[in-house]
Formats: sequence, C-alpha cells, structure tokens
Amino acid sequence: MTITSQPDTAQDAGFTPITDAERREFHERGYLHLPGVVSEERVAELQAEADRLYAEHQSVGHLDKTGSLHLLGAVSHSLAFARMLDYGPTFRYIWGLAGWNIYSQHNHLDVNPPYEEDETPRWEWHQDGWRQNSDAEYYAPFYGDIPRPMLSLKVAIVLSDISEPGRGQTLCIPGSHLNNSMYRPTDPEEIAKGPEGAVPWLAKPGDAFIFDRRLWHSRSRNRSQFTRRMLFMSYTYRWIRPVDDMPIDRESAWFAALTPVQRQLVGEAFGKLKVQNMWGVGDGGWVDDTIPLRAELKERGLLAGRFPCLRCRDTRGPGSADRASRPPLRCGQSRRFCSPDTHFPATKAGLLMGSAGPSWPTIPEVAHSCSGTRSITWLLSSGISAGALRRWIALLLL
Ligand SMILES: O=C(O)CCC(=O)C(=O)O
Ligand SMILES: [Fe+2]
Repeated sequence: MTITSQPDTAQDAGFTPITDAERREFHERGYLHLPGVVSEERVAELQAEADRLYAEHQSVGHLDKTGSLHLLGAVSHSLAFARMLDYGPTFRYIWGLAGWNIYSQHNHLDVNPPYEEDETPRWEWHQDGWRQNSDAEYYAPFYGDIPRPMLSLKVAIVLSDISEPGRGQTLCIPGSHLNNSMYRPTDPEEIAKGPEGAVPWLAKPGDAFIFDRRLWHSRSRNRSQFTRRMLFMSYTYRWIRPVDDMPIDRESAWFAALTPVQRQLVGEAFGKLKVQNMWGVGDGGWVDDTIPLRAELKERGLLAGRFPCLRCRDTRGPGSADRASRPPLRCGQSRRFCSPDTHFPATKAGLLMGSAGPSWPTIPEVAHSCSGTRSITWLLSSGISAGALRRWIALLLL
C-alpha cells in the first residue's frame, strides 16, 4: 500500500467541545448534517482512495450485481481512511456524544454507480446493530416503551455530489431513533412509495453526517448519471465486539503510521490486561488514564463534563453539582412515555430531556404522532415557559 496521507492541522479542532445546541439537535433528530467540514485536500485524497479500491475490486470481479462496492473494514485498506477516524471536525462529535472508551467496530466504503434496471422494490429500512436491537431491548410490559440504548454512532463522509435527489442517497426519518419499531409494509406499491417523513441526505463532497445507529434509515437506488461515493465509520464502546474483519497487522506500514489515538480507534488494547483494558481499566483494575483518547481529553480538561461518559473519577466538574441536584426516584416510580399508537410512535426526546434536567424544548420539525407530544408542541407554540412545561410534564409522569 502506498502511504500518501499526511496528518493535517484539522486534528486540533478535534478537541473543541460540541455545543449544547448541537447536542440537543443530535438527540432530537437522531443525526446532524455538517456541511463542508472535510478539507478539499482530504476530500481529494479520499476520492482517489475510493477510486483505487473500486478499480482493484472491479478487476477481480468483487462488485455486486448493481456494480457497487460495499467494502467492509475499509480503514484497514487505506491509511487515508484510517486517518479520518479522528479527523477533528467530525471526531469532536463522536467523543462528545459517546465518550473516550470507544473504537470503530465497523466501517465501510460504498461506491454506487448508476443502476438503471427495474427491479422489485425492496424494503431496506433499518436501525443499525443487528442483534443489539432485540438483545438490549427492555421488555415493554414490565418497563414501558423505553428506547433501546444508542450503543454506537456513525460518521458518513460524502465524496460525491449528491445534492440532487435520486443519486442513491441515504434516506432517514428525522427523530425516529427513539422508536423501537417501524411499520413494515408488504404491499409492493407501499414499499416503492416508502415511508412517510423520509428525507434524502442531499449533500456535497466534503459534507458529513453524524447519526445515531437507532435512526431508521435506508439505502436508495442510484438512478442518476453520477456515481455515489461515501465513507461510513461507526464507533462503539471497546467492550463491544467488532462487526468487520479488521485484523491489526502490527508489523505493517499502515499500523506504524497511526497515532496512539488512531491505534485505539482501530481496536488496539493497551497495558498488560488486554481484555480488561477494553472495559476501560488498567493493570490495577482502576480506570486506565493512559488509554490514548482518555489521556488526550483529560490533559485538556475535557473530562469534567455533565455527561456520564465524559466524567472523570477525580474531577468534581459541573456534572457533580448536576447530579446532586437531581431528585431521587421514589420507590416504584417509573417514567411513562406515549404509547406506540402509529407507524412511528412519537419521539420521546422532549419527555426524556425534560426529565434529565436542562430545559430542552422539542424542535418543531421532529415528527409527532402521539397526542401527548402534540399537546406539548402546542403548549410550546402557545408561549408557555419551558419551566412551567417541565412542571406540567413532571405531574404527568408521576
Ligand atoms: O449506503 C447507505 O446509504 C446506507 C448505509 C447504511 O445503512 C449504514 O451505513 O448504516
Ligand atoms: Fe445502516
């Protein structure tokens, strides 16, 4: 493999914390669109790598019947891809939302040339995570309709002009990530029409999307004259096993060129107790302060946050005051949510955030199908203060 990729200064921006507004938008919509965050040089380099890998796989007949390449474990095929794992302008969202004990368990390059053939439409709407969806789901009759845990989130880097619909974009339903189920039609016409509220990710090369794995999303056919190229990189906790076959060759030029944080992100363990290290601990059984991403964040004072995955054992940051002021749950108290009464049960974002402390009003674009959430939206638009609304919700939840 030719090593051409050079680190650049965008790395520094990786330690600028994301804003509360960005965090709120991510939690309410299930994704963020970041226009133009990847530098022109990086885009050119990634496009060249995508073309190289496509040509290589084409030459040995490893494309599917649509002529597409879906290359799993893509970062192990390209140093330029691996170096995108901690690319500052996108990576700040990843550690900001998931914390430091993370790596990329799954990443893929997708090259989708035009495909004209008429075929029976397929329903490809899904949440990522396969068995994570059923295995980690709470039993609703006992616990209520609680959203599954996020567990992983993904960066999608756009390498082609997909600013016009029909170019094989990823489709999603904003705000659907808190719904554990989605109506699945069997009627071919309904399948072809797709679900209500679906939006295509219209974007230019250099744009990126960050999305919660629970966001209901789908591929779409590329009916245009343009080839779509996208690099997808998923991140999860180091105590979750890899999805892709990504063996680490410690003797390779690829590995030698990676920084400590990048080595963590491709799945490296540290210290003597390699297996336990994936759980965040070092040799003595305590949190391992030398895990590269943790060390980088700690050194910059970024582990003093309110968020559980970014708390530091020996830091009494604003988070500790936040925790102290949180009222304890009474015995037997539960949080109740809207019932899944339609294809896309109401987003629970407003309710969840109301109970989490800060007043985060529900944004209007999020799909509302539950009467409770509709009332909240109505109350917000009628000028009720967020504080009064929270008290109102608290009464409902008791
Ligand atoms: O190729 C696409 O547009 C969607 C890919 C996808 O489902 C994913 O990356 O999780
Ligand atoms: Fe997916």
